[in-house]
Amino acid sequence: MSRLVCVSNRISLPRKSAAPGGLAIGIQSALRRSGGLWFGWSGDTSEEDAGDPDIHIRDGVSFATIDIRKQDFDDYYNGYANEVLWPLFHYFLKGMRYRTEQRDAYEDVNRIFAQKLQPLLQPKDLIWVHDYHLIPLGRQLRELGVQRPIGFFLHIPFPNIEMLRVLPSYAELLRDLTCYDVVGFQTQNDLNAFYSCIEHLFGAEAIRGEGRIRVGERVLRAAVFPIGVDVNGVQTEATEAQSASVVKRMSDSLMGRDLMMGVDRLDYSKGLVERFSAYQTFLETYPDNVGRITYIQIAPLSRADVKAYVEIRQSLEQAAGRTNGRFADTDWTPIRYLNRNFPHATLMGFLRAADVGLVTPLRDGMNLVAKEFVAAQDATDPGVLVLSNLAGAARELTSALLVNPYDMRGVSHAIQAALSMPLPERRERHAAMLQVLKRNDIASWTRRFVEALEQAQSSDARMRAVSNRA
Ligand code: ADQ
Repeated sequence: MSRLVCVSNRISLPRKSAAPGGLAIGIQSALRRSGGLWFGWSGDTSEEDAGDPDIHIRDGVSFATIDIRKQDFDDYYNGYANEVLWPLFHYFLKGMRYRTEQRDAYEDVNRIFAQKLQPLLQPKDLIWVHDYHLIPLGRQLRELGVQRPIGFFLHIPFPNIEMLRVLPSYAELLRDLTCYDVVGFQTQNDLNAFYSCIEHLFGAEAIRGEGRIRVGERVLRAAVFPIGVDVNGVQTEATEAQSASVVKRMSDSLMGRDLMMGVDRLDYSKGLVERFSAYQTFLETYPDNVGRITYIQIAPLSRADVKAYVEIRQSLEQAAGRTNGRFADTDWTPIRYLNRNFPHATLMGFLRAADVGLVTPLRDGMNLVAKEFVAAQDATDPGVLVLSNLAGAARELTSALLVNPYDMRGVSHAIQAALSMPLPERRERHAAMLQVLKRNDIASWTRRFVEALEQAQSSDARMRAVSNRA
């Protein structure tokens, strides 16, 4: 049996105090099955070059971590990954800040990852690289002589060629992606965008049937692997959290009012400023709801070292202040905006208590909160999901109320429709979405990707077959 090796920028180290999120649970259980290895950044920066990885073994899984030099980290992570690739891939050109030094640091940190990982690899490993921080890693492992199947999964959207081409080093980025054996995307839109880029750089003849792409002598497979959630795990967390005092106190404080919940990382792609405006439009358009609904938005600051994230926090505080200043009463606050973290189980309890889940990103690879909201509901009396059409999750959760997050009026109508939806329709929509979630949960997502990597083991034979046909 092959051993699975996962590589990601951040890894979820097993700690007694912190329960891992759904993605970490999915990856850890896949790693446990094969006595696998998870390699990544330790979460610490240092003044010196990275030493040998620190290795911890828990439940048969090895966790190997390295520190990154402070300056490299600033340029690679805050800089290239989060000020160039993140905005570009989310179609926010305005947020992009390209500097060559950042590109160099990105290459350097990826090389360090490859150099530190390569000695830990074994002859039967399958290697699975995660996300936009590590696109060059596959090529760099190949340069160090690694022959085993290597796959890459992109958690965020992939842009069309007209957007990608804005990046000065877009051709290198695309070539790097073709060094993998399997390249996975969240949705068909992302895969189509990837094809548009491949066609631009290598010609239409590079795209063969069944997701195969041929570049020179190499054949890789590109496919859609929509990420799912741990449906049973979320249901258990959400049910148990009902008796937790923090969830009870929140529910009691509503004094019987309807609850609308939003849970996001504080990020401009999540559309929070637009969401707050839509809520204000809703209160203006449907004044009967004034005093009768509470909107709780949880959004702790992420990537605090990137300027755009500090700015968005200020904009949101101002927007919440404006709405509250205008509509609040002595015993009612329309928006409760919480800039802090809660444990995952508590969040699931909050989502279960909500009548409406408001998930309106301006662009999102998948958006697991939308899926968690559905999984957390009481199936006999479920809340309604209002979901952005521009989230990957909208491709699967077609029974949600789908909205354009820029359309204040459309979102406000959807909130009203959600609040007044009769129980049979709520149940029907919820059941349809739950079925989708169960069919494609986090375990089947990891299984499908690992199977694709296993198939790539025979890629030598396939390559020969394609060469013979050509
Ligand atoms: P994120 O942009 O972080 O992930 P999302 O998918 O919504 O976004 O959330 C991932 C996880 O973080 C979920 O389990 C969620 O509960 C948790 N989370 C979100 N907000 C939180 C908060 N305020 N406090 C605590 N936990 C919170 C990236 C991509 C997404 C893609 C995921 C997984 O941007 O498009 O869905 O990876 O592939």
